[in-house]
Amino acid sequence: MEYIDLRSDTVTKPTPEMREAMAEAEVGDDVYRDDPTVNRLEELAAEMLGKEAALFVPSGTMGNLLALLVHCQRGDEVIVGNQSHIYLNEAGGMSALGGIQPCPIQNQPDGSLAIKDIFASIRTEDVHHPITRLICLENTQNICGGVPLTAEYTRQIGELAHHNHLRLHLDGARIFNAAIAQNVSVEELVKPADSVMFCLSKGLAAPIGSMLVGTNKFIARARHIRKMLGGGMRQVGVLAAAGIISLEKMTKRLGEDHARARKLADGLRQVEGLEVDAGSPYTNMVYLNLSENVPVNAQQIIQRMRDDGVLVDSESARRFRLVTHFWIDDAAVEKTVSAFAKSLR
Ligand code: TLP
Repeated sequence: MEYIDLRSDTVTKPTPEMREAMAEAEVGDDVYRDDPTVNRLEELAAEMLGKEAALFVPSGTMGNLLALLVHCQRGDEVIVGNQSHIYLNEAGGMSALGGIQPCPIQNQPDGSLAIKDIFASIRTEDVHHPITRLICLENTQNICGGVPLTAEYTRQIGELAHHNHLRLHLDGARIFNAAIAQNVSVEELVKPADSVMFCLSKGLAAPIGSMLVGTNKFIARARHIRKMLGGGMRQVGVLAAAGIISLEKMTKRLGEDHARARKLADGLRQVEGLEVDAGSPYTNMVYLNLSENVPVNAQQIIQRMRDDGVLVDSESARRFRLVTHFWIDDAAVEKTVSAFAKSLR
């Protein structure tokens, strides 16, 4: 069965154009910096984000980890959102591999970290304290609804960070979604950040890969640590070729995913037994709960939907996240709404 898969935008398979470019990619040994396709991808990523340099990495998790390892020393502290991917979903890498301590503060419903909370979390100079080194933001903020942070907010946090001799890292896994949703350039959105990670393998539909961007010096150090972690790759132009199409073409079409997420949310709001979050969607994610009086739980709904050819994922016992992407068309949206209605009957 050909499933309609709304579990994440990470499920996107490469487009036919990507597969062709991958087959024809010019390659070389990237550890020697000899892969022309990787070099092109890295130059393009740096240029589009308005930073000096970029590094191709296998995953967003590795990109974020590299940023943390470059910015921080062992024993340093990082201010992160308590709902952030870095804090919740990266297997504790910063602590396990970097000896770095997270200082989690509450994410506000709009995905931001309150300035007063950040300010209160910055350690004073004291022999007892860890040294606060870095602030991390996430844009779009996944768990808060795929909600985008504004350029103005990011500017304020950059100012706060730099004023206090801290660095700002942006987990911009879906930064192009954030830019399109707010009709602002990606460059503008990331300007205040010292480093940015963004993913090619989510809404941009590449089969694998993320980019880390920053200054030349930062990226040189990240390249070294990537090697240390076993992430030095060889003829990886076959993958970078897909990433170039992600940047050149797929970044331009994300608005379609946002429109379909809206259509999906509108449809689901008509289904009795479902409560779509107020304001959802902000970008390509629809968050919803089962109404209190529904006698089944999310797992049972997931199984019924699967039997009907639709894959969805739950966030908790009664909460779902549905993510639109390149392979979700209008017919898939309609089918999903009717499969939900059927599963609740
Ligand atoms: N997010 C995945 C899951 O890990 C939850 C998803 O389906 O949304 N930052 C953010 C904001 C992310 O959402 C993700 C992946 C990552 C980083 C990590 O990227 P990968 O999966 O490439 O390591």
